Amino acid sequence: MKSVVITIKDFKYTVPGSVAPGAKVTVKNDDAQNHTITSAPKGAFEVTANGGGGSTTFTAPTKPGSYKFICTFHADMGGTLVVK
Ligand SMILES: [Cu+2]
Repeated sequence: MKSVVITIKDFKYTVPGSVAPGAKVTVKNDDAQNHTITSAPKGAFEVTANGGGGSTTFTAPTKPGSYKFICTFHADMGGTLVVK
């Protein structure tokens, strides 16, 4: 299964156009601050990527769809993960 990467820099998410159902998603945080990727509504996925180049992974949902997500630390951060 192809791995995909979400990069966080300058409080912005760079997200692949889409990911396969159940894909392993790597989150790389190039900011100094910690950020999360938290599905909104909660429950589909949630990870924290530590600042200073930290990375983590999560498993994309197996059900196709558009999943909005936020950073729980920074209210103005958000993005969408498209699973198809
Ligand atoms: Cu954040």
